[in-house]
Amino acid sequence: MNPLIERIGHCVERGKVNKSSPYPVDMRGHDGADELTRQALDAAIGPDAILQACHEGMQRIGEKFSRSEVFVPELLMAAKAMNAVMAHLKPFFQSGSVKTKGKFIIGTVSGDLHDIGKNLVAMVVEGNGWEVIDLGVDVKATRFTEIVKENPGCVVGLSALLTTTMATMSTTVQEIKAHFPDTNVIVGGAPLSSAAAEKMGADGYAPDPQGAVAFLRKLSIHE
Ligand code: B1M
Repeated sequence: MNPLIERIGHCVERGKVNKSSPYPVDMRGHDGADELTRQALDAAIGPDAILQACHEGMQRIGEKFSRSEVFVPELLMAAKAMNAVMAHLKPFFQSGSVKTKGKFIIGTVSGDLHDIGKNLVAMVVEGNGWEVIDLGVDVKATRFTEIVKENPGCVVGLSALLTTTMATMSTTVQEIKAHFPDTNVIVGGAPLSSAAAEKMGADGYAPDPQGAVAFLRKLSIHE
């Protein structure tokens, strides 16, 4: 692996945001996720490879968290470092300046604060020519129905990272479907599966941003 990419993954894992960040102490004064991503892009390293390294860094910190070797503050710093990378990658995902294919409303369901994966899906979908309305995190079912009402014909994407918020997701799908049965709803997030999505009454499940794009593409073909 290119050493720059490896270092970016390490910065995400350790929560090293940028050079001036005092955390973690053993990396004080070193370049962080921010500077290294800029350097990698300047060296013509592709955004996909950078993103992959970030995922691996996140995977490692997640495993440490499971083993109680790190705690919530460390996860928060990792998320901050990943966001610093994403700020550089955003223009690449959004560069497809094409006519919009429709509106995609996305949000993390009520009770869930995880937004890195959701942001990624939003960016990639936007880059594929959809107008994205991002409602953020901890979004109540009623907020989704309000926004669907204001945007007829939109597609809704729901994200959840916790097994507990899968229940909220299910309620949200049902609430949307009760008011707008023709609205397509796609769900995603680490604890989800196609079987869970089907049980909730969602129209689709995607394991990753590309899966969400493939789902949307199929809808456009049928229209
Ligand atoms: Co949390 N957390 N967390 N956390 N966190 C997980 C999810 C966990 C698996 C860690 C663990 O135990 N190993 C665990 C969940 C266990 C479970 O329920 N199954 C967990 C827990 C328990 C918690 C808390 C309860 C911890 C606590 O307080 N005791 C707490 C809950 C807070 C809340 O939400 N109410 C909590 C808090 C946090 C932080 C705030 C500290 C931080 C989030 C910061 C942020 O998002 N801004 C955080 C983090 C960073 C993680 C891990 C380490 C990383 C998540 C992440 O960003 N991954 C995570 C462990 C892990 O995943 N390894 C963990 C990278 C991201 C790119 O992947 O989000 O999966 P992901 O998104 C993917 C796909 O899932 C998919 O595409 C994305 C890109 O490939 N996808 C979609 C996602 N949404 C989609 C929607 C789609 C389609 C695809 O269509 C609409």
